[in-house]
Amino acid sequence: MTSHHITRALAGVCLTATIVLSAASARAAASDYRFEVANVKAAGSKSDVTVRLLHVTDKKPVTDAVIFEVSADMGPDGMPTMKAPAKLMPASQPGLYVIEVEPGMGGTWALQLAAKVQGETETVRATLPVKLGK
Ligand SMILES: [Cu+2]
Repeated sequence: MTSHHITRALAGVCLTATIVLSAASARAAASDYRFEVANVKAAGSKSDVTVRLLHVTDKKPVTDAVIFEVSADMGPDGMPTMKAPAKLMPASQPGLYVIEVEPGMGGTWALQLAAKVQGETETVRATLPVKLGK
């Protein structure tokens, strides 16, 4: 075997490895999951935003996600530096996640979420526009 042949053989191995890795990440990726706003309920100066997390391909609700980061800002109304207190509340039923937001003014807010899903290495992130306040 000449060195030229060895190089070609190695190139072939690398190409195979790349394809296998791509296939693995296509099987499980953060983009396989989607957060959706299910309900917004205002109570005084606060709003409870209920979101659901779906597995995109089969539309199944994900019941074991752990939301570890929540925040809200007024980016959609051109005020990205305006923040509102936001915190995760106990869920009412499996597959639904409730975030309590206290918006300082009425308008369209961006609810930012970061979550871990069982068996998924990537963090699932979402930016959901929601109308809050008066
Ligand atoms: Cu504002």
